[in-house]
Parts: sequence; C-alpha cells; structure tokens
Amino acid sequence: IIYSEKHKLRDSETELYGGELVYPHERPSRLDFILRRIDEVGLGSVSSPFDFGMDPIIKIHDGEFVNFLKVAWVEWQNEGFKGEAIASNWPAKRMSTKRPSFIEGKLGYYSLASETSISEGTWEASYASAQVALTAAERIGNGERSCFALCRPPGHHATMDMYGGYCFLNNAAISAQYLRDKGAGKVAILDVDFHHGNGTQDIFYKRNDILFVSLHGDPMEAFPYYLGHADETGSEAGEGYNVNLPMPPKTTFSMWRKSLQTGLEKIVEFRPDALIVSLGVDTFENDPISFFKLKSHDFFSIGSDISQVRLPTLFVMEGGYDIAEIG
Ligand code: Q9C
Ligand code: ZN
Repeated sequence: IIYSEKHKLRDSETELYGGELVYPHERPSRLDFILRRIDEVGLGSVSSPFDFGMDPIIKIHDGEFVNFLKVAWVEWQNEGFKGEAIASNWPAKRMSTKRPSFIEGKLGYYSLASETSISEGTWEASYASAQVALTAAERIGNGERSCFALCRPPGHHATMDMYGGYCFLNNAAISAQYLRDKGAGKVAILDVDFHHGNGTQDIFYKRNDILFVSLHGDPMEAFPYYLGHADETGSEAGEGYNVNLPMPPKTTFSMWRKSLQTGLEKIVEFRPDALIVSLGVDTFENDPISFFKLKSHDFFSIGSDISQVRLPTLFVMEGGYDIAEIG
C-alpha cells in the first residue's frame, strides 16, 4: 500500500452541486477512513512514495496544461476573486479553440466540468497523488503480485489536457505508461468506478498496447454524460481495444458481475503483462452521487473475480463517497 499525507493539501471548500456550493464529496477524510480500515484488518504495510519527477506525467499530459495547473490558483487569486477557481464558460459547439490569456477563459479551456474547484494546494496534492501511483507501478514492475496506490485526488476523468470530475492528473494512465516504459509489452486497465473513465479512454483511444475496459453508469443518465457509450470501441490502431459496459440505474451486483465477467474475458484474451484497476467504490448502494446497488460484501467477490485472471495487479484509488462506509 502506497500513501502520501500530501493528499491533505487538496481540501477544496466548494463543489458546485445541485445549484449550490457544498463542501466537496471528494474530501480528505475519505483516506482517513480507508487507512483506519487497512490498519484494523491488517491489509498490509503502508509506505511513502518516491519522487519520479515530472517526466512520467508529461508522457501523458500536455505540458501547457500541467503548467496551467501549477499556476491557476495564484493567477486566480491575483485577480482578487473571493471564492475558489471555478470554470463558468467553455469553448462550446462552433466556437474558437484559441486559448484565452485571462484566467477565467483558461479555466474553461482546460476543464470538462464545473463541479471541481481549483484551490490552494491542489497542484501539490495532484502531483503527490501521481507519485503514489508511480511508486506502486514501480513495485508491480519489480515483480510484486499486487499493490494498492491510495491516490487522492482521483484521476480517471482527467484527459491529456482537461481536469474535472474531481480529477487533475490521470494516475492510472500515468502508471500504465510507466509500466510500458519499464518493459511491459501490454497493459490492461479495468475501471470499476461508478463513473465512466472518460480521461483514460481518451488518452489511450488510438492505441493497441493498452486495453481499456470500463464498467459504469450509462452516460445517458450519469456523469460524465458525453462519453462512455458501448459503441465507443477505439479508433485507428486502437480499434477493438476500448470496451465500455454501461449499466442502468438500480443495477444490482448479480447484473454488474456479468459485465465484470465480460470485461475480464476481454482482458484474458488480450494477454497483458499487468493489470491496473481504477478502483472506485462509488458503485456502493448508499453512495450519495451514484445509482448502483452493490453491497459491502460484494466488493470481496469483485476482488476474488479479478484475482482469477492471475495478473500482477495495481489498484489505483478513484471515487467512493459514502465516507463512513468507504473503508
Ligand atoms: N449528480 C469520481 O468518482 N458530478 N468523480 C457529480 C452528481 C461529478 C465523480 C454530480 C462526479 C465526479 C472520481
Ligand atoms: Zn466515480
């Protein structure tokens, strides 16, 4: 288990939710509850990350986007705005793709949704989260059977040049590329978060060396709304290497498990050298922002099913917002 205290630097005060500014669902105490449970059940030893620097981040993300994340909070504050930095305008249909120079324009240019405020320490925590994932990936590359990257903020909604959905840097994607560069020929990513992993899909959509499989709430009815349909199967060399398994509201574990089986069969067929699991637990029945009906004990069965593919497995923490039950 890899963990950094620096996740606490991401403690935004505001999430735009239902027309109100609320204290964010994606909050530091999520990891306190998970760590407490890890200790209670003796899941394993908890180690601090190494610093792999910017190079593995820049292999996935646009350099100008990363520079924006580094300076956005300071630029926003320098304008004298009172609240946190929230995007409120976007280059929408038929508008220009030129990047504005003013911070308000840049926020929309580099984001895919407005719920995620940029606040003090957001960059530092996001950087540390990526280093947690990289340290865990290094363990897998060195022959460890499994490792849990206790990442926060999460990453699977972040694209090469957009933040949103509580995500800034795509930890799973950065890890997958790192494993490839360390010598893995093929890597599979299984995204079990309730939400479609639009960022991860987009990053690897044209590639056939990284298979992306996602189980999620149907985007017709759930965030991120504009990606995650079953007919998105990859393009160019990546045709056939993207698998979306959307499911309707009130999906139970017996239904969900059939999709997991379908996804695992695709992964076995792909013959990867390693598996990365984007581990969101917002499929839980009492999750406050999601609509699946998985029960607490079902998560043991998920682990058991995943273990059947017998692959070195890196678990990367993503969503899950029933804070008291998340452990
Ligand atoms: N009606 C992750 O789980 N919108 N992100 C929620 C609910 C944003 C979730 C609105 C959800 C982002 C990593
Ligand atoms: Zn989620």
